[in-house]
Amino acid sequence: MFNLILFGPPGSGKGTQSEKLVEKYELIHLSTGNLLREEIANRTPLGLEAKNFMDKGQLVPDEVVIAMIDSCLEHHKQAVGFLFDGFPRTAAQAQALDKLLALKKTEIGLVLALEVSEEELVKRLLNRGKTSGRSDDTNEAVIHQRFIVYNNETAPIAEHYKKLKRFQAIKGEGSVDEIFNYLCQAIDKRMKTLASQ
Ligand code: B4P
Repeated sequence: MFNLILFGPPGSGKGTQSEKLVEKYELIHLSTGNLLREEIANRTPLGLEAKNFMDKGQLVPDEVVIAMIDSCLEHHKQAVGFLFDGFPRTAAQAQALDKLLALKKTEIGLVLALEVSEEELVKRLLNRGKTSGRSDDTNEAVIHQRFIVYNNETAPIAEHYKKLKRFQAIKGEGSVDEIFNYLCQAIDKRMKTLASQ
């Protein structure tokens, strides 16, 4: 099993690249952002709770997202691997993920972190907001709040994966295909190393 985390600030291209990566490597795509937006669209109690946080640029409580991931892992017992997109976003989520994967006798194989300047991120998110109707993409104050939360709560968990030597930064600016190529090169190299162990 090969499990990959796509890491990076809001708007860095995690969702965009994940779609291409899951197709190429036949991984199951687990995007907590997409799962939460589905709950909101279906007007479930979980979705209504999550919307309050997402609209303000805050993270949805850990227990909610961890339960969602747990249930998705259970639903895909035969998967050749998972691509975690936008998860984990806090230290508690990273710890929970390690535990859930250990129960399945697997672990994270690689964390790829997309690096994009804040100026470019704001541009991309405001641009997406024009067509997506996503309330968290249309207000610049909310976008900045998301960066603050990312820097305080999400960025520090990179250290955990750096210590395990599973972390690699990838240039996230350029064309979608260029970035996809950088990601594939890193994945192929890691898969080769794992296969030879
Ligand atoms: P997410 O849905 O995870 O999304 P994101 O961080 O906003 O964007 P992503 O990096 O996927 O960017 P994308 O490819 O779409 O999170 C939304 C919210 O959900 C969070 O703020 C939080 O409230 C909640 N949430 C999610 N997971 C959570 C968790 N684990 N715990 C708690 N709360 C959680 O790209 C953005 C734009 O850039 C697109 O328009 C795209 O077309 C464009 N783009 C992509 N690549 C480009 C390129 N190379 N050049 C130019 N434009 C590009």
